[in-house]
Amino acid sequence: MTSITGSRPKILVTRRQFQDQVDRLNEVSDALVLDRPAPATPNELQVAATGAHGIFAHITDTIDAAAMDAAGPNLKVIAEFGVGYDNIDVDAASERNIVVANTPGVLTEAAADFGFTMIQTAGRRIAESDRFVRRGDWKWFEPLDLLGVDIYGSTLGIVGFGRIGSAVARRALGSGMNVIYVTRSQPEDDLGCERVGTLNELLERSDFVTLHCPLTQETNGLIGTEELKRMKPEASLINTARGPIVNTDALTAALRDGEIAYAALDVTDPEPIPTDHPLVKMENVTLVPHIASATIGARRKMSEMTVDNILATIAGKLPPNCVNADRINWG
Ligand code: 8YV
Repeated sequence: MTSITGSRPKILVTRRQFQDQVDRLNEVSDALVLDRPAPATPNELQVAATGAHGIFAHITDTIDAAAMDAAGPNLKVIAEFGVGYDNIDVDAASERNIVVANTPGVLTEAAADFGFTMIQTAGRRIAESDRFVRRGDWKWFEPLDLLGVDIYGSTLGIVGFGRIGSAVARRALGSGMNVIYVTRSQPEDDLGCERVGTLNELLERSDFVTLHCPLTQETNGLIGTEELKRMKPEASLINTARGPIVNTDALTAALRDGEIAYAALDVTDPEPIPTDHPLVKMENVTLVPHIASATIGARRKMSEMTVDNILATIAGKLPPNCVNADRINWG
């Protein structure tokens, strides 16, 4: 990977971003910001990417081989605004010697705060109670209405004990939960939580199951009909990871049939979930629009890190957070 010489590189920023970070790009390149109300369609993205040296990408962009080829041979870096990069075909990028980078670390605590908030939201039926008041259904105090389940003393099952999963565990331990987990590789420090042998064991023992694994071929559809049947009828499922990790039809049926009690979903499949979808009509579901990292602090740092990744690559250096460094010819 050599630095770009000659005319100023073109950087496509696929959504409106923090202006100070766009200004940093514009010091050494020409940033084309797609400042539109909606994300670009695949066709619009390909047209906008033509001739780009870098793409500042978002979860709403499908960066596949066609998008890379539309950008053409200039393209050196695809920098994702986020830690998950399942919207980018990393194999296709590596084959074309294109760096793929992401923003790990800076959103961990924000995402974990939110994951834990969703556990409490599910357990204490907060969204449902809010709707109850707004509808005018709250007439007087009722000793037996809107009863939730205790957070303190209950068992939390964490699927994926990476940065965010373990940060959720910290919060859960502080709130008196028992924490069990499954994960791919041995964590450096599992905070004394219990690693269980199988996903099925975790599902059977947990009062709350929260997902913190990346979306990959292995995790696509990880939670389906069989898995939901393993869960306790009073248990909740929390998904702040990626929608397709859960089979939406299976989840809808499990919630309808009382196989599980509650779902709190920051991500869905499809995303957004259509407003006429049965999940939207269910009281035992909380739906929010992919906001786990949506704090000013986290989003600013994500933007800055994305720009750091782009600027390093176009200067011919290894970017701080490259996910395919071992597959790039740096010569
Ligand atoms: C991002 C996320 O905000 O980092 C991730 O993987 O899911 C979110 O925190 C989202 O990807 C926007 O690009």
